[in-house]
Amino acid sequence: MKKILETKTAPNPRRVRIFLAEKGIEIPYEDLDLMKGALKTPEFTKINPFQRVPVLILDDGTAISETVAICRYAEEIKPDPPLFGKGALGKAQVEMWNRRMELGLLASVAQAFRHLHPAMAQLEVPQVKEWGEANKPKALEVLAFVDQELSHRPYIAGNDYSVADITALVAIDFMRVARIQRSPDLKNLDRWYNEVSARPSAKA
Ligand SMILES: N[C@@H](CCC(=O)N[C@@H](CS)C(=O)NCC(=O)O)C(=O)O
Repeated sequence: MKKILETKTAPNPRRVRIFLAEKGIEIPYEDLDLMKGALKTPEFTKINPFQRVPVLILDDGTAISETVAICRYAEEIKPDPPLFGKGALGKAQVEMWNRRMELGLLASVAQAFRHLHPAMAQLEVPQVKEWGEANKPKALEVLAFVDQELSHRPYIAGNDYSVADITALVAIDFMRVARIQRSPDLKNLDRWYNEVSARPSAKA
């Protein structure tokens, strides 16, 4: 693995940084400022026609984009610690929860941010404020559900820390930027949040 193209402040690149930190994989990161058009250049568009970060560049120049694809590549080349689950059932449970956290939680937070934050007006065209507002309660509903689940197990997908915890942590931290406030009554979620935020990888 040669390098990762990212934007340091953006949530999806952070998912990859945390994942690789948990794996103990060190790799150079190249910061591209997405707010200044760095993903819209012909050069970057050739690397990722969808003009999004993160992108993993392999030694032979192959470019892999999509956060989960990059994490899966890392899991294959360094299986320990397993972050996509163990065995048929464990892997299915991590997949189920990671998809819920990605499609249910992170996507809703991202839609609220992209459609409401003034700084995103240039990237999210058209910006539909009603859609942004509609996504806030969707994110909060998922959190209330996760809080109940965390009353009977330590981590989102089971007894072990996994990629689902990384996705949820990044989504919850991104809620601050998206100006979505979570209820102070989610005590199981708070317990989990404090624990996963204290892992050294959370600072990656
Ligand atoms: N499905 C992609 C989403 C990547 C994505 O949306 N990245 C954001 C940063 S978190 C981005 O590049 N935004 C640039 C833009 O909206 O123009 C993934 O999982 O990696």
